[in-house]
Amino acid sequence: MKKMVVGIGVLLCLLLWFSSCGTRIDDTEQPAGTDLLEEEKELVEEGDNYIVVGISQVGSESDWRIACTESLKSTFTQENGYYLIFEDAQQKQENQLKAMRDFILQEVDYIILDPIVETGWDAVLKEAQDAGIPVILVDRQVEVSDESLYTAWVGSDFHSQGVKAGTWLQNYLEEQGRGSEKINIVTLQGTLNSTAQLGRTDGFASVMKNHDNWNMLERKDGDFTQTKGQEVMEEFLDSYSDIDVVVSENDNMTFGAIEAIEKAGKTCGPEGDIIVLSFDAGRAALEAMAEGKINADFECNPNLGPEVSRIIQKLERGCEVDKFQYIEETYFDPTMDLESLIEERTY
Ligand code: GZL
Repeated sequence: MKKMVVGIGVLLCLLLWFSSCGTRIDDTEQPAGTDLLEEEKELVEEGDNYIVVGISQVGSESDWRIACTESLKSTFTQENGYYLIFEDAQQKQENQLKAMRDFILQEVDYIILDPIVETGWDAVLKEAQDAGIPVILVDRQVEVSDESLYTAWVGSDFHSQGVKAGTWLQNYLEEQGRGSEKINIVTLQGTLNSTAQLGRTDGFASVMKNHDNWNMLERKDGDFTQTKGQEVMEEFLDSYSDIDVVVSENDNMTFGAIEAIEKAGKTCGPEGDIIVLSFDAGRAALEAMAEGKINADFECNPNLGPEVSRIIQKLERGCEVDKFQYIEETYFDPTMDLESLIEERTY
């Protein structure tokens, strides 16, 4: 029934389109640029097989987020058998809750949710479960009383990313002969209580606790945006004259931090005053690394769409799916062939 709703919707659009376009019924005289219309007509005539998917996305706060959205939108297409309803929450949880309730009212077949923060989801997930709509989480996770409230999660191991960053710093300082030196660190945190922030902060801290000579001056929420990242880094530079390392929990905050450091007359990167560690590892960040401004970047792979589609296809065939699916990722630093890496980068 749900799928027919879409078929009727598409049919109505087609009828409206034809009626608004006067005498364009004669297929032999289809004007240029209406091929898609042909495909839509064929889909409707086949009694349509669209799987209706509602996606609630966090926002468009970072390069990573835009790449993640592109991955989802390019996967859930009509050509791939999906009818997509996409809602951008502009980084507000209340917008995500509203979008999910709209999806439930529209009786979508699946809800895909990237939850901006981990808490506050039990009620709406229960409403989706009661409506018989599976929820698949992407990227960030939820903290709920009953894990059966969602079907699966696909994303990164954020704690591992933080551990990789701490371990990289430990090895780098050793190589620089600074293994026993007092090291002052500041952290630009991502959106507080988001899985990415929690994992990266805790992962780095798990390495830091092995180094009595490492001193975390301050951690502060930069909300994963360049503007806030610059603002917070300016505050850090005003408060502390001896910062050795900035741990920035995403590339966009890193770009803001670099602005702030250079505005303060300091330098960053392998030859600079301040070591810069970043997360996401998008193309723009690798270019900044090639310019000598970032010491290391810990990848967070945004290409989640295909894996989510594979889960849905399995569910459509009545197959079991793994609850948690981690996506492969690595890290980059200037010892690598950055030129080739930048060229190959898909985001
Ligand atoms: C991580 C994702 C984070 C990115 C940021 O998976 O949730 O949110 O690291 C984005 O760039 O804003």
